[in-house]
Amino acid sequence: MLTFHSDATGRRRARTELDEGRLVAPYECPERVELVLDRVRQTGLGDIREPETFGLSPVLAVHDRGYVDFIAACWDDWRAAGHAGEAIPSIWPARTMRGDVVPEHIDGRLGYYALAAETSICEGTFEAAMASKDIALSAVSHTLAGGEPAFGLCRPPGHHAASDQFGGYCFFNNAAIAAQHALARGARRVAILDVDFHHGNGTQQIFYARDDVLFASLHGDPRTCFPYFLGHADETGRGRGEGFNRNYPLPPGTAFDTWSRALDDALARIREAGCDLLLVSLGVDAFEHDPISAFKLTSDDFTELGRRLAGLGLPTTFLLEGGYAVEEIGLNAVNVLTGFEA
Ligand code: SP5
Ligand code: ZN
Repeated sequence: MLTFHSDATGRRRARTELDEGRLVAPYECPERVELVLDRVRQTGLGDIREPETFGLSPVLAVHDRGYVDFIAACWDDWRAAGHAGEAIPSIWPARTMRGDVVPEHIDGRLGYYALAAETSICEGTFEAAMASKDIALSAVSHTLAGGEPAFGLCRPPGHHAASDQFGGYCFFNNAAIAAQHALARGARRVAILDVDFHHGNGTQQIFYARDDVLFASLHGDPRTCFPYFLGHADETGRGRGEGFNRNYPLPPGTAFDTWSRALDDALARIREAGCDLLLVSLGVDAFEHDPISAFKLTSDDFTELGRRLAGLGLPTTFLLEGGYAVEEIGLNAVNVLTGFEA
């Protein structure tokens, strides 16, 4: 299987993440990509290619123009305001205020376009996000062209990014951008299966009222897990999208026996919906030793996940999302891919 990778993902090297009331070194760090790449080489998974550049139009097909302009300018605007640290929001259009006027001051704009405060914006963030979506677009293009599976070594991840909000380490929604691109290139219905520990709130929001993208997500129950405000089982889609959103919230401590029953149900729904392309939002933070997550999947379970995905028999593109046990991130991510190919 081909892997798509760019050194430009390393342009984002944030120094700060707001975690438990402290600023810590971010969990979502450039080493993640380097370690997965090492494992791809070690296992001889296949060639590693640079992405092509697709520009902004596929981004604007799923994200709001004002939001994209904000991400592009945020760091410069923040610095121009004379702020010392990395850009972190501190005020939001919360329930009791107005959310229909975009502020001019960077502090207000930052809150308007943010859904969480753990994710700092720093120099190189926009450039890395651009590289990450180009990796996703190149990988899905490869799958569309010849039916072959592909792996997009995306970073920053994408699934928390909504049409006009960043957070959860995500800026552009790589899977949503790739799905929309596939539809523009003739795919009829795309399945996005999200196996990251966290609910893919951004992907769900983008496609919630549509039946041309089926979104299914297995994740920590939002009653106790980030992102807290989306991902419940009763969110099944709206309008013509009714039935095309499936959430599997699972309790902390969930291991592969329970997790894989939800997986099999999601796979059955994908089969039933007649999808012609599978995008896997491949977070490996469901791993038992992940530092910020609460599921109990083992490294071998990731191999079995790959095998079950192959059982669908669909053209498949894998896009990296989360996974913060950096020592094992290469093993776990590549186990899914080798399991798929076995
Ligand atoms: C793509 C992805 O996996 N994003 C995850 C973002 C989660 N951010 C907030 C996590 C807060 C968890 N706090 C853990 C405490 C460990 N000190
Ligand atoms: Zn995650």
